[in-house]
Amino acid sequence: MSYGFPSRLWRTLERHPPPGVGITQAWRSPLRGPWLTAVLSAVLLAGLPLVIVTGLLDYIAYGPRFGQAFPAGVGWLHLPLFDWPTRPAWLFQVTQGLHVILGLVLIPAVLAKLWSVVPKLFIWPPARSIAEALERLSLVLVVGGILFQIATGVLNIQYAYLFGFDFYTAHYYGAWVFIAGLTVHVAIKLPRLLAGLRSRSLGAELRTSRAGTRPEPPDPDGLAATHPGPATMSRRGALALVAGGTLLIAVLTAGQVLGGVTRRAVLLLPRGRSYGSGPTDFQINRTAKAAAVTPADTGSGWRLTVRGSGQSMVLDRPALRAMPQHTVRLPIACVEGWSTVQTWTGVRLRDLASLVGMTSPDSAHVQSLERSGLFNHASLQRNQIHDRDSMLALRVNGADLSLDHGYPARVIVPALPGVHCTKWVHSIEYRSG
Ligand SMILES: Nc1nc2c(c(=O)[nH]1)N[C@H]1C(S)=C(S)[C@@H](COP(=O)(O)O)O[C@H]1N2
Ligand SMILES: [Mo]
Repeated sequence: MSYGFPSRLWRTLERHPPPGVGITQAWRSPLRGPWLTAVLSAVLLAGLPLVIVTGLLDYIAYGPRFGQAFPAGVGWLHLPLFDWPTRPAWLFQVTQGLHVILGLVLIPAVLAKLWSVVPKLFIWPPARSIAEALERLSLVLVVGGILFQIATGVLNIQYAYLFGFDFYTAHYYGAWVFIAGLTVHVAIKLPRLLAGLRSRSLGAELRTSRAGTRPEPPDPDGLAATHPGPATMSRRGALALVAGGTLLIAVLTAGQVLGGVTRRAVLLLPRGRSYGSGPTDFQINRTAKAAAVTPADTGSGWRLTVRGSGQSMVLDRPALRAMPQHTVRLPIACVEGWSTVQTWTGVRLRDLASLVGMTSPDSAHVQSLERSGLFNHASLQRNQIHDRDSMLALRVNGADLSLDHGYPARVIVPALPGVHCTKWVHSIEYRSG
């Protein structure tokens, strides 16, 4: 049984192409064909699932249980939730770093893959049968989805919180549209991907120069041009171009994770800046000035309020400094991709809890003295309070915190997303249950 559309409809469509469709005749590169498309697809098939999984993990790391992952309510699209662990301490550094860096370095492969199939996106009539119509619909989701995710992701890391909540919402739903499209697309195309890979030898292509480059033979999918022109570069050259683009992006971004001198090469992000020399020279996302936090708020009049089990306690900085101090090297990792490992000193969060008689709190609500802003408060889970390295930091690298890094006190917890490492802490409320 055939699910083909009525042939009369087909012929009518064929006779009335929309303007511009003829342009595909001008795309005559002999490089296009099942093999090149399959190679680029294989690269994406290896990399994209990792970008997807780390992206979804980042959502969980934000703590959806407290309504602090964005978007907060996602209905039936919610993920299997588990409490984000505090170990290994570099966990979030790795998941968000992989998500952002891998997402960026795959862009040249995405663009090359789109180039390799671009004439197919314009074929007319668009579908011969219901199956073909579904396949093309999934293409809209994959192509639209990936371009949307790239655009929103890149803009977010460039302009920080320009989007406010909307970036997260758009990027989250965009991800599901893309995942749906990709799943259907891979299910349909996997056999052709494998056949395409087998159709030529990678080794032989890498030894073939431009002069020896011949068109791929005509294929049923119509990837190869019907009237191919002469080669302007070899397949090896095309692959080298993609690999070079990937490498360039890697060099321009990896410094945001590696730190040290490599930070100077971080051109793609407004994150490679220097903050003077000394113990507090590391990335600042939101300065005290931007947060409208003044030295008057944080001077000798500053107090920390700790609440729990109906009690409350008010401490000044000398009182906190008189408590047992803990020092540890821990990363701050921002969801935008950058991270930095520093040596923090402060009071353990569980010691502060015992001050108000809470020996086993289940959650803590931290409030900053910053009045507005999206990230002036955060909730911490049980394991994030009880970890031996979780602290209210007072010092970094042997010096008092600078005002921009959250003086007089900030939260530092292993594997906690940077966004919840609240600066200029004003109060902590411990809760059970
Ligand atoms: N009060 C307050 N704390 C905050 C923020 C903020 O905007 N306000 N930004 C958070 C974010 S998004 C990150 S990544 C870290 C960055 O810390 P740093 O500026 O010391 O590097 O601080 C977090 N703490
Ligand atoms: Mo952040």
